[in-house]
Amino acid sequence: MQETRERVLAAVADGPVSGPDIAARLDVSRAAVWKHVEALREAGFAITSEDDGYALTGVPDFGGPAVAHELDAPYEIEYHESIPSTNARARELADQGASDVVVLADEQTGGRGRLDREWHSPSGGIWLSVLFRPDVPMAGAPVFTLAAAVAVTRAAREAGVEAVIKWPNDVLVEVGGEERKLVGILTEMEGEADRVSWVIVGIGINANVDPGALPSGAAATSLSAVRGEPVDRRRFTQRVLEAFDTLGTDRDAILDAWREYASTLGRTVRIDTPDGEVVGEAVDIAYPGSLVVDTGEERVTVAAGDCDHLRPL
Ligand code: BT5
Repeated sequence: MQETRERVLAAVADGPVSGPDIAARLDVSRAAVWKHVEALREAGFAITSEDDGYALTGVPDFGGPAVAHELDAPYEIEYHESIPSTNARARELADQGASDVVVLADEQTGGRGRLDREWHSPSGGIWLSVLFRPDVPMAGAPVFTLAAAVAVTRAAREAGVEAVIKWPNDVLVEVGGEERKLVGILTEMEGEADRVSWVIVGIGINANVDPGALPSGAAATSLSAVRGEPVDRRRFTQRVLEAFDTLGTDRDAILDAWREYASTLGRTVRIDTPDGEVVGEAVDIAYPGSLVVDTGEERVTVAAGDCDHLRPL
């Protein structure tokens, strides 16, 4: 949101406050204040004007200005009702030199998972990509996938959904003895070996989505289906971004929180890797995001692959 508009909104949120007072405080004309108030109303903010001035009585359920309002993290929000892919858009912004931007959408028409798989993104979800430029080597970037999983798991638990993390990039919830996918994460990066130029962490959250709109073979569910009522998408998005920002590049904090929330550790897993299949007990996570698997013969460290949770042998 434009900076002056944000400051008008902040003033009204602390209101009631008169138009002339806001104008004096922000050093703009009264007409400009009125214009910003009208624009905020058009964006869905409920602003009353009584004798004692303007007051904020309602914030929109979702959207860019709504998520930016009182967000305690340093991101600009670029919102789209519908867009092919927030990751693709974030890449365009990265090419233009942007940083600390979150591309957020209500619906994606060309959402993508790993290996260019299709990611279903109907209206009602939270589809977002965080673009940032951390001071880390390229090899360290996978840690942000873990951080994103931790951030979403925290937000889900605050919203009453007992989410768990499945290595490498899923957040799941158990429904009727079966693990179902709530969230998928896709991290992309560019740079030189010793330092990334940018990282894009794409997070797809099945928020207020009918599971019938999700791929039937994929054992998927949504926050609203698990809770039996919709989640506050504005607040949920803010909590995810705030938790992600707080973790920052603190690898110990990220790994410790990941261990706490992981459902993969202690399980028998089968991982499809580019070098073949690995089967064994998942015993730990290692920086920047590799799974340590005890095959019975040796401990192997797996950097990437598709993982199945098997029942204990
Ligand atoms: C992922 O891939 O799980 C990463 C998904 C990342 C999506 C976000 S949304 C915002 C940003 N913009 C994008 O375009 N992408 C990111 P993967 O592990 O490869 O899982 C993909 C598989 O999950 C598919 O092959 C389906 O089987 C299944 N799937 C597709 N849509 C799903 C959904 N909404 N919920 C659960 N499972 C789904």
